[in-house]
Amino acid sequence: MRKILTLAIIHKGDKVLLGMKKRGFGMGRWNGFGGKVEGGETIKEAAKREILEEAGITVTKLFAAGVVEFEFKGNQETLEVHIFRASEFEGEPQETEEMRPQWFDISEIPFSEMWADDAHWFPLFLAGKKFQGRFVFDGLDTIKSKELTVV
Ligand code: 6OG
Repeated sequence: MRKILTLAIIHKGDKVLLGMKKRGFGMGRWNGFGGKVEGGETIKEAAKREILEEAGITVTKLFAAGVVEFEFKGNQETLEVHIFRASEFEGEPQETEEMRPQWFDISEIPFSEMWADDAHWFPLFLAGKKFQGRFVFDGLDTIKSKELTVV
């Protein structure tokens, strides 16, 4: 089974906006904003909706940055995560039930409190590259295998 998810990171100058996930999958980790694509919406529409729901801001322009697949050992499900970048938005980031947003300098991204894959693809993201990858996890913290290419 394959689940299509979105993940959006606001990148403005030398800062990125991340959110501390307060509940659900990835709870206790900093991440971009995103979630499941619902029936009847495009992946980009889902990404915009999730940013509004989780960070309280409206993103005007959203750009595709990469697609990364995740598998967890012993689990049949594949997560296909579509990663987007944005720099322009309306409103002020605010805490929601799901996320607590915070700006980080790109030299101080809290990788030790993020999913382990992020340390691999974030440098490509920050360099404005488009990428594609696949990570297999053993548990929630250990990467068993990885493929990551610039496309
Ligand atoms: P909900 O299921 O709460 O959305 N996500 C991941 N993000 C990173 N950086 N690494 C992973 O490695 C991830 N797996 C899932 C996609 C889950 C959110 O978490 C992201 C979604 O934005 C395993 O609706």
